[in-house]
Amino acid sequence: YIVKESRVSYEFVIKLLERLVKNQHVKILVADDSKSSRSFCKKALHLHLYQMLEAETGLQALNILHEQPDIKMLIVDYNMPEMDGYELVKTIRHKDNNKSLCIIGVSGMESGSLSARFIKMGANDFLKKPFYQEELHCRVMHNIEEMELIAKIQDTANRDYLTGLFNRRYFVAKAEEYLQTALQENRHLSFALLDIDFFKGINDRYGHDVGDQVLKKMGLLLAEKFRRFLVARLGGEEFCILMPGMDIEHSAQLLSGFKNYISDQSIDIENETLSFTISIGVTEKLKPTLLEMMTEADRLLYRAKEAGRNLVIT
Ligand code: GH3
Ligand code: MG
Ligand code: MG
Ligand code: MG
Repeated sequence: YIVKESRVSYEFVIKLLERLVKNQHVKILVADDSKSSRSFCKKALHLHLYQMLEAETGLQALNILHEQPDIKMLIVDYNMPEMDGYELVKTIRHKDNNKSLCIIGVSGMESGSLSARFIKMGANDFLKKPFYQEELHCRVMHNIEEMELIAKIQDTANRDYLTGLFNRRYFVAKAEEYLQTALQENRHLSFALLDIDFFKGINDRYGHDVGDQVLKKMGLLLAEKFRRFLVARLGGEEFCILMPGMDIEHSAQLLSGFKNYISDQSIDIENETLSFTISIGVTEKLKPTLLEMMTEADRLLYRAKEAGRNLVIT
């Protein structure tokens, strides 16, 4: 109907519909003491299927944000009782250190410096009342799309392209945080290094593409079996798992099961099936830095290789 009546392309309509489907999952909080302002926003946002929540004061908005951390955007009026919009933005950005919430300031006040103050305090955008519904929608959509793009870029930067697991850079940063917490709270933490045995031989015999297939399979199984933990591909055919809260008995048992599970797998290639094994070094000795824990696990992995491979060494 739209294509016929408005003479737009199917691609345009499909993009529009995809956006609407996504919008249904986007929660937007409108904090404004004026009921008519809130209903004006509501009309514009509901037209595009966004989920809208309302707050009449800054404090109320803050409570709702704490209760519902999945709220993506805040549209905030300047003049409000209890806590004004400016104070609210300040609290969100500086006290709560919430950088992921998208904030659009609005105000009907004449002061030209208000938009600058809002943005300096950490708002992403500003709208001067009165505005058209379509103007609000454009700002909302633009900011949501920008936020989604940043999240996508961030996620891509954190992952290994071949397996989709986290990469070394992300793993090291995240694992260091977990290690420091474990040290402070004197909690268990196991760290395992896993390496495919004779992987060079697989590449040499079957080709690099099959080697890649093996790496993908390994990534898939690791992600599936160690979903609760931090799993990464460190590089080449070397993977690792950080297991907060796990002592060495439990982690070694889990890893031993996984090692056997891997050796039971077979990958179909043309007229044959390929199987492979892995060696694992695992430690729970808390060292002051992650690098030292990695070195320790590497030493154990080396021993597993020396002792004949397809082994877990603690
Ligand atoms: P070991 O049992 O002692 O671990 O021997 P290995 O052959 O598994 O280990 P080695 O370090 O000698 O060889 C690892 C090989 O992994 C060499 C390298 O070409 C290959 N490799 C590294 N990254 C990739 C990749 O992304 N894809 C493929 N197909 N091969 C890779
Ligand atoms: Mg107001
Ligand atoms: Mg290897
Ligand atoms: Mg290796």
